[in-house]
Amino acid sequence: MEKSQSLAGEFGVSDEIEELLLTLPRDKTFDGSSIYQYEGAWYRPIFLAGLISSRKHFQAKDSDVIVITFLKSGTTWLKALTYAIVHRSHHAIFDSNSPLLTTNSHDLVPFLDFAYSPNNNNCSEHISTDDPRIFGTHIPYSSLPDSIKNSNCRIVYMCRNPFDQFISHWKFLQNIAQEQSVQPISFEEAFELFCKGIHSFGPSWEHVLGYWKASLDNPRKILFFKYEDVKEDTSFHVNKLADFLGCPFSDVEKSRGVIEEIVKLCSFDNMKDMEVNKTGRFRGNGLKNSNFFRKGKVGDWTDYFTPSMSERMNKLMEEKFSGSDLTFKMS
Ligand code: PAP
Repeated sequence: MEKSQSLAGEFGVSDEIEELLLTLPRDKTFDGSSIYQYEGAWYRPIFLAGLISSRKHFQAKDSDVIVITFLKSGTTWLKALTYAIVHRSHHAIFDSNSPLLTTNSHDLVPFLDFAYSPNNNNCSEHISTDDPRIFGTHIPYSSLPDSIKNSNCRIVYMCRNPFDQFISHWKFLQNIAQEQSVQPISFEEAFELFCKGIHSFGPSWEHVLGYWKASLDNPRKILFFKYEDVKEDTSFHVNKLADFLGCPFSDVEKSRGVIEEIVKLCSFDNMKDMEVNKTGRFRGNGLKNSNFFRKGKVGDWTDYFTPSMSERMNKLMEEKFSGSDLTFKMS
């Protein structure tokens, strides 16, 4: 079979994973590369290898914080906010030496799937051993490592309206394809795949509903955010996240404006302008950090969707989310 490729190019995977891939349904994702269906969700080989490896080797601790998102739903942002909240008293978070100014949040809060992947590109070197440890992942709820589900570690989850999420993913992969001189598939074809649920970690609605239901069943373990809500009132959500993580802001911190400082530090404009995010690369897979900052808007989809696409997507979302009480702000 053709050699497995990852987002950033030629990562090989182990013989065990190669053999597993041969047995799995295969399709392609928006940049034309292969994805495989495993336990109902679609994965690039490198992420599938990471999933299997993290399930074997990752042991969650009660004090861990796991930042989980459906991809392109604000991962980079939520990681930065979580890191800033958790470490606000340990590091000079607001100084010129702040780790958030010199390191992209994906490197500060490593992806579990990369950190525990056999091809980890030395990610594990950057895993903090200080408690609480913070990890990120896009793994669907049903496939999470058992120790995450069974320990008292906490999960903060964020999703995004599927219209903007799809555009963000499509534009991201178009940029990567351009960088790698690969011909991406057309916008229409990508939309078709999206509607069939064939995209990394998809179907997106199953991912979102998995965490939505789990958060309703266990609200002390899973805090469920939507990108649009956090955008609308970031301070409120920063406060809520700190309460959830067991490190609430004191009255003194509130009166000193610490919440607003965190909101400003992690704002789209501020993060996009940081030198590390303009010129640096993500240690996990070598992608340019700048790829993670595009527009950071709610409602950007209106510039791309045709009326028939909007109609189809609306119908699909109505069907998939019906009965769940889950709604999304579209603009
Ligand atoms: P990932 O899942 O690959 O890690 P993720 O960070 O979730 O990516 O998605 C990137 C999106 O978040 C981009 O959205 P856009 O394409 O619609 O613009 C990016 O601009 C947006 N984003 C990144 N940082 C922030 C931030 N600090 N505030 C708000 N949005 C942000």
